[in-house]
Amino acid sequence: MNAMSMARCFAIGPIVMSAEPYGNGHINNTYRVVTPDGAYILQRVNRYVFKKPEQVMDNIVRVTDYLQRIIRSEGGDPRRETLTLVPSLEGGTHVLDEEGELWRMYLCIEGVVTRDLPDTPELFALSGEAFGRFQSRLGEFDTSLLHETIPNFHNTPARYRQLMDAVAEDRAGRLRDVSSELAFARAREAETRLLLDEVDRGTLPIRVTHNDTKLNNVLLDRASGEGVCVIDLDTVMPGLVAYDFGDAIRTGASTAAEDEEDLAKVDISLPMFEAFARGFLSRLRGILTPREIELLPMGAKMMTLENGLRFLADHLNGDLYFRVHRAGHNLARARAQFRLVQRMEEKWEDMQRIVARL
Ligand code: ADP
Ligand code: GN1
Ligand code: MG
Repeated sequence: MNAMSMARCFAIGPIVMSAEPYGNGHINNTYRVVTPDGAYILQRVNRYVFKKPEQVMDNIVRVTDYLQRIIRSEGGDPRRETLTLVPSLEGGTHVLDEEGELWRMYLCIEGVVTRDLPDTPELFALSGEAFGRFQSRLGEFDTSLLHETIPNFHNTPARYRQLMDAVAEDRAGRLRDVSSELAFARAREAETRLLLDEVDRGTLPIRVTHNDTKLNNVLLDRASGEGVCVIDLDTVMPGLVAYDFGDAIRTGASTAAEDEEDLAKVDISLPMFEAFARGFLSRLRGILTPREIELLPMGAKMMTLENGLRFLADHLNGDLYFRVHRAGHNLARARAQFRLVQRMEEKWEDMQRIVARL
């Protein structure tokens, strides 16, 4: 069904003026819907990615209800500082169309912008505070209430095996283009287990985490740059703080876009890294364990490596998972991620020293 007709299935009044594609997400189909009374965000949830979209909705209801309560108790604005679902005309949390696709609607938060790369370290520190605040607000949330919306989402060894499966199948006949990327991945296989080994040993705690903290998943106040609202809650589930720290660093402390083809431009910015870490940790003092803090740089490296493995596997599978905008797009993304991993390895001591100092 088209977005205009779908918008009319939600409780937003009878007049829908427009429904236009919106944002830079790689997964869902997002539209901004305008009515005489205000704007809304309409999304078709990606069913290839989320095999049980009803469970995604279940999680989102629980997490947003919980966050709204906390935000209200802090004297904040619950309709601006977290997502608010708009009910369907029947009073449900979503609508299924005739193809069985799941659609949902949120209030559109106004006066905000998103960034794929941050403007300055000072502004990136504000995003760090927003993700740190998100983590601390969910600190007491009961993890057993959440479905695992994508099994093994940040299981890096499993991501490595998925890449090896894609290599064995070579479904799209692209294997011959990727030999140096595969060598890069193979050389780091043992490292993929580092964080999960710590979980097994009981040295890293499992918490409720966001798991998709790329910079454009936080809405920033247009005037002040403050992180207003962490969005894209589809993957909120049990995880490691290192994942949330790491994915934000992967996206926001890189000197180049996620899909930059000129690899000479790809580097890790230590001032950006430091600024984000400062903002993030300022909200989590007394909450994170010393080992969790010590392993934050490893989170950054692991998330960057993992995204590289995932982009490369999707390239070999014929671009089934991530939305692509040109031929070879996932390969370009994988190459940029691997270059960023390499730069992190070169600046490893500096990254560790920065976190230790904070
Ligand atoms: P995806 O899973 O595809 O990344 P997102 O939920 O992140 O989808 O939404 C895509 C983009 O839409 C976001 O990056 C943001 O710019 C915009 N967006 C999403 N939800 C809202 C909202 N409630 N208010 C304003 N903008 C939003
Ligand atoms: C996807 O949904 P979006 O575009 O914010 C992906 C993340 C990747 C990211 C890479 C559910 O994030 O895991 O890190 O692309 N989300 C899902 O840009 O797979
Ligand atoms: Mg997103």
